[in-house]
Amino acid sequence: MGHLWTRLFRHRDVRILLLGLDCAGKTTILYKLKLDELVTTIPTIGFNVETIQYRDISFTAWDIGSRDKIRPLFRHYYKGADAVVFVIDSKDHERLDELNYDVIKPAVAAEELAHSIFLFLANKMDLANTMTVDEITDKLGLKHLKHTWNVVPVSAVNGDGLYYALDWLASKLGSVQAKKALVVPVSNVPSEMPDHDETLEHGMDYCSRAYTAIKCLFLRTNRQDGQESS
Ligand SMILES: Nc1nc2c(ncn2[C@@H]2O[C@H](COP(=O)(O)OP(=O)(O)OP(=O)(O)O)[C@@H](O)[C@H]2O)c(=O)[nH]1
Ligand SMILES: [Mg+2]
Repeated sequence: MGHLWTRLFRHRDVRILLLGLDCAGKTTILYKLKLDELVTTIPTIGFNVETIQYRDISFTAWDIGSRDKIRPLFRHYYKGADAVVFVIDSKDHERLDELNYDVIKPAVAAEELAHSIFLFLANKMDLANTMTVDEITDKLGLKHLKHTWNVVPVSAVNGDGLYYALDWLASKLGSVQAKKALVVPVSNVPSEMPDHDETLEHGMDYCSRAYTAIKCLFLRTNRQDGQESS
């Protein structure tokens, strides 16, 4: 019982970095998650750091200012990061290469981040003419990544996708509660849920198949019982 209690209710402290180009929405996302409010931001000079308690995980989130001259400083924050959340302005087609070269490639190459989880938030999905998740995945060449990764479409303005993204991240960081939340209510998973997390997909697939098989067996047994008794 003691062991089960610890497994279900222990809290894990993790350190995550929010990286991206300037104006991608990092600070807006940070405070939407922290305060559940849409805050008015100004370009971040230096960094913001906040602790976000979510399920059985305590996220210490570092939102690093991203004007071009300070991007080489990102590497000073890498050490000890359990996950990197790359925030992408999905409407900004022109600066995807800049994002790749200035932000993503240095992180991919960094020894300190070799075992970190990479989550890409395709932000500003509330706007028109945004890139799709597939477009972003292809253009950034994410399928070649050796890290555990995923791309989730979100909107910091209305909050869409943010908690799914947090659940995915938490589950990859060992959250028992987030794993349950992702697997059990299959019918509640948003229709635009990305399909890059094969482990999750397979897990859900096995679960729903097992559930269907048990349901069929149950119905068949009941039907046979009914037929025999009539
Ligand atoms: N429509 C829309 N606007 C957004 C969204 N997220 C952020 N914004 C807007 O984008 C602008 C920049 O957002 P910030 O959060 O300051 O961007 P940042 O990534 O922190 O930028 P730096 O601090 O300069 O690195 C602000 O005007 C936000 O209101 C979103 O999901 N949808
Ligand atoms: Mg900012």
